[in-house]
Amino acid sequence: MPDFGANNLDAFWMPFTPNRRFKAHPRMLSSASGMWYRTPEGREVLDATSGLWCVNAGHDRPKIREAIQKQAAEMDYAPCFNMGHPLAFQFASRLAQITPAGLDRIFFTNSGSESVDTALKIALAYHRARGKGTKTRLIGRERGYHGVGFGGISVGGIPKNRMYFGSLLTGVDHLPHTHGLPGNTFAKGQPEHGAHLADELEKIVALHDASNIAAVIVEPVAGSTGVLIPPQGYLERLRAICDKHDILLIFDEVITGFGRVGAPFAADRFGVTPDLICMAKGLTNAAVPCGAVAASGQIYDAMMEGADAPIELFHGYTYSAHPLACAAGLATLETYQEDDLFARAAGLEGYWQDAVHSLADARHVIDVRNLGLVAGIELAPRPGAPTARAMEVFETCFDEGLLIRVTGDIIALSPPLILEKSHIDRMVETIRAVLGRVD
Ligand code: PXG
Repeated sequence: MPDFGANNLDAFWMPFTPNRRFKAHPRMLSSASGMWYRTPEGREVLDATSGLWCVNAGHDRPKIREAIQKQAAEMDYAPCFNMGHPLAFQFASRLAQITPAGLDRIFFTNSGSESVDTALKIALAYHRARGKGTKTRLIGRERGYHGVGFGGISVGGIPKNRMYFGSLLTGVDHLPHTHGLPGNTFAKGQPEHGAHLADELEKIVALHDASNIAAVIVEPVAGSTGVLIPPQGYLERLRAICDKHDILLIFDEVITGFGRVGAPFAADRFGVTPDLICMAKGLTNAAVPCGAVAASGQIYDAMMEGADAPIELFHGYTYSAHPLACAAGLATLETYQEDDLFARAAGLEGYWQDAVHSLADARHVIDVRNLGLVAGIELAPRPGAPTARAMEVFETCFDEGLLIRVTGDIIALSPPLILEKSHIDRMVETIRAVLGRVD
């Protein structure tokens, strides 16, 4: 057992982690392959969360690894401000082939948070370039997670992610979340009730006037706050209201992109095309940090034609289209295609749905929901100690060789798309057994 003494753990201020609790009882991962992590002690842990919703093609894919190695040896870095390198253009073109039709202009970032801030800024700049500079208000949604930049937490709807950080962006409104309507518990796929909640957008428009509203941003399926599947008809209605009022619709597909919901993007799955899509995570199979925003040709053209300066968009990152990210991303898209992983996810959806819903009668379970290869299993909170039960389930599952993700009192599952039915069985059996043991 390597030495994880206190001094070794002090310096790393861990993200979104109870640092003191973790450092008292560390859990380490040291290698990964396919569906499995391995701990420093040599224990195998089945990955039911694709790392953090991101390793969609499974761990250590040779093609991706080799592409990164080759690129590191060839050119470590090249700027993309006033310069270019061929891989950046190749990666953008390749990505534009799988994004929904019309969304074929790609802006590269390094993370989901940066993709969100980029999309919000493009929305504002777009309206201004068309002479509609009063359209500045941004609309998010309760229980939305859009990363941790100031833009993302402003439109996001998680109180703890907002309350410590001052006044945030001004001019932001929130739609109600769509979760918890009577009749929707234990829904398989899209729940039946709740399309009317999109009409709340009309109320916001009535209050502020459409001439002041730039964009609406939603996760088509909310991931971080516990796998909230959009009610039937809801996204369609949001799209229609946005069209009516010349408001841009942004889908944050950082989680739902790249096969997670049984189609390349949630936009494809639901048949609703937004104006901008935020991506990250599965874009490079998480092997190198990378994010992107896909914008419609209409937005791009308006920006080119309406620009009042030679630089049409005053925005970008040192590492936009980093060569290693482009190499990893191209190899990732090829891997998805060669293994037909998006279709594979769609093909496994029925088995996955039956398996996770078999937990409906497991101890503590009050709701199960699913779409594509995602599932949320909601537990009754322990009286007086919300989240404690789920945290203990998480820790016990890890001890039992299963990596899950918990958020609040909800178990969120999002396995690599390469998984076999036997892995699904094992996930469900372990969770059932652990729920039986944890009070
Ligand atoms: N948008 C969405 C929809 C996300 O899920 C981000 C933006 C931000 O991405 P970056 O790359 O900046 O982290 C995310 C990230 C969880 C969990 O436990 C989810 C995320 C990140 C960490 C944990 O559910 N999603």
